[in-house]
Amino acid sequence: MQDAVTAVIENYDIKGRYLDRDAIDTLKDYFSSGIARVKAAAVINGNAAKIVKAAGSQLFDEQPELIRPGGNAYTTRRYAACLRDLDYYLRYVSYALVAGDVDVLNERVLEGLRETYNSLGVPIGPTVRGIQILKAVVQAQVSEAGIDAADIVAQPFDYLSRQFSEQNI
Ligand SMILES: CCC1=C(C)/C(=C/C2=NC(=C\c3[nH]c(/C=C4\NC(=O)[C@H](C)[C@H]4CC)c(C)c3CCC(=O)O)/C(CCC(=O)O)=C2C)NC1=O
Repeated sequence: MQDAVTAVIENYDIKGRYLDRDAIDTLKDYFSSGIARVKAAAVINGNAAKIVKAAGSQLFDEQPELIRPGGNAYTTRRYAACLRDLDYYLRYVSYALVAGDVDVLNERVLEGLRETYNSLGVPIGPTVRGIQILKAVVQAQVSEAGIDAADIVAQPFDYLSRQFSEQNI
């Protein structure tokens, strides 16, 4: 698993080179956004259950067919599985935020998920919508807490969404 620092070091070590201007700029960006990253993660950690609940409610308000007979999140068990998946996305996003790198999402979340969702008929469009709603809820809370990190917060959520969309799961 990589973070912003190990990613740079690994890249330069492979080439046997000292860190150059580009590397220093990347590292500076990471460290200067560090406090905001940790604070945003703390907002997530302190409100995770509320965030997931709010995002789930909004998703099912927008797309009630998901929880009607024939919908993938219909039945208590699948409803709970859906909220649990949102909780997974939120927790791993909080790790990626602190790491300043999406590698943890590739390694722990996205790997093999395509096959699983395919075989269970979990629909991708609504999943991506759920991730985008999670993003908006977190951004609102982070901003309410007086932390200027909307773009930083967006990155891992948008990465997950893009991977889902591009993989065409
Ligand atoms: C940490 C990494 C990780 C992820 C991401 C993960 C996802 C994951 N979601 C699953 C199921 C599921 N995922 C959903 C999710 C949804 N259905 C919808 O209609 C909505 C769009 C959406 C919620 C937003 C549902 C309903 C199931 C159960 C499907 C079934 O069993 O038929 C399953 C199948 C096994 C199980 O039910 O536990 C996995 C592995 N597991 C992991 O370990």
